[in-house]
Amino acid sequence: MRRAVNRMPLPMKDMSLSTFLKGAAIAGLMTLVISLVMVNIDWLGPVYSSEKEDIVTLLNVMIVLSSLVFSIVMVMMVYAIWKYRAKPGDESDGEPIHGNTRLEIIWTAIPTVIVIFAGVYSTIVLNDIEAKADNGKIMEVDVTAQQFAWRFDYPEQGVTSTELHVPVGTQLDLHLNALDVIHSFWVPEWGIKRDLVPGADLPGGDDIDDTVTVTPTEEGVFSVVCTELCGWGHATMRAAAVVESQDDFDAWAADQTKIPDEEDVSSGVPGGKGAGVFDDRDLTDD
Ligand SMILES: [Cu+2]
Repeated sequence: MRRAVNRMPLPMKDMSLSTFLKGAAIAGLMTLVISLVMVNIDWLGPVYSSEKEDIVTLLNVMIVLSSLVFSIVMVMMVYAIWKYRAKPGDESDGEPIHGNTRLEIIWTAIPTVIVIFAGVYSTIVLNDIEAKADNGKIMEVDVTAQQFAWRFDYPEQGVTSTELHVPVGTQLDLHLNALDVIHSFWVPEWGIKRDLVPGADLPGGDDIDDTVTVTPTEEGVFSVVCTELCGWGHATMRAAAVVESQDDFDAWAADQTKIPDEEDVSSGVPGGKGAGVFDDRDLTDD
């Protein structure tokens, strides 16, 4: 005989109000405990840029949200395992069950709302940390990566260096470019990461977002770390990031090598200087 196929019952169908409230209380308590533990772990290290403050807040909100989802799922699962366990000696098959449209709509709608919230909030934080400084104090630095070294050019000061020196409290507009393969710019204490892509500053390469914004808030010596596996020397690809007072920065900049004229430098690729000469030929001149 063919057995009737039943609809999947709503989980709360045969649950009393007091059981529901107990479950909700346990889930709430679990959320609180897990959140307190997880938020207090120092996941991202020292917060030495104004951008990183927003990033840490975003992470904490996501931790609390994840703890809530995790707790609700665990409470419901443990309750279901306990409540609907097989009685001793019960060898019968489980009830054949089809779907339940109402339930499916609910379990699709709630995650959709959560994911949309996370997406909108992340977008707001990203726009915030990439917004231009209110005081208009923005310093440009051209960051060039190649296997396995960093170069920092300061167009306003007209100097170049293998160390990244910056004045504290000034928003930096870092223009990122790579000469060979993809590298990634990361100062852990500042919290931001961005890839350096070969060709980003070539004509037609404008579609690659090659700038990153950061405002260091703490003086000290940190490390610029390449955080994209770029070859055998990747692990050694580091440079000093020195955050200092404006006066110390000015004194340092005055001491650095001037950026050489364009025609005197190779483009960083073998034969680059020759290629430059070739490209510069004026073909109309006979
Ligand atoms: Cu690298």
